[in-house]
Amino acid sequence: MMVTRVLVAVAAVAGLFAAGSGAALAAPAAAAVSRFDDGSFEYPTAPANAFTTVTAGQPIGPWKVTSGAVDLIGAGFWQAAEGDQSVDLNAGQAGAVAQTFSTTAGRTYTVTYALAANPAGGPAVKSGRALVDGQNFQDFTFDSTGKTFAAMGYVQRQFTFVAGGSTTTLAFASTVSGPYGPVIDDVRVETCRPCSCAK
Ligand SMILES: [Ca+2]
Repeated sequence: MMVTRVLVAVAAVAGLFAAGSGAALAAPAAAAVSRFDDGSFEYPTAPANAFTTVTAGQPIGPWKVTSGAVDLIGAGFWQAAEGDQSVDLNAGQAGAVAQTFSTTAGRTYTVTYALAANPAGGPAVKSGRALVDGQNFQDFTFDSTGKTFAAMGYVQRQFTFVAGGSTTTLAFASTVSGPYGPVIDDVRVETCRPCSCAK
């Protein structure tokens, strides 16, 4: 069983004086980096049978769109690999999502994710890559030939990385242009000692 590290966030307390009105704004506390979360892209809830386009700089729950734009696919629009929602890494253009989470330096982590692609158009083969702390860890492609919204044909991909520090940023980026991208869902980050994740 993994030992949960207690992350102590040292909040710098700024000695601000309220400026007369009493309507002093609380300075946002430095966000504590937490464990990897919502790899299934279930939060926030996108409109059912539709999707929400999220552009660079905007969050998707614990994730953040770091370039271009992606579509958060709502329940019923197409098949999800897990839960109701998934992410098309292309909105009108190639996009990327990333999440920074707490890790233990030197520990090995296994990343698994479900991969498919938007079958509605564009080149049959959609491509992208998974990155750890900005380094390319896995190029991926998915051939959407014969796939449908009802049968997306998800496959599972996996790779491992050794954490370099107390936080790690995991990203998924499309490398295909246009509005139809690779689709990811059910991202999991697990650690085992020794690393022999039996699932
Ligand atoms: Ca999901």
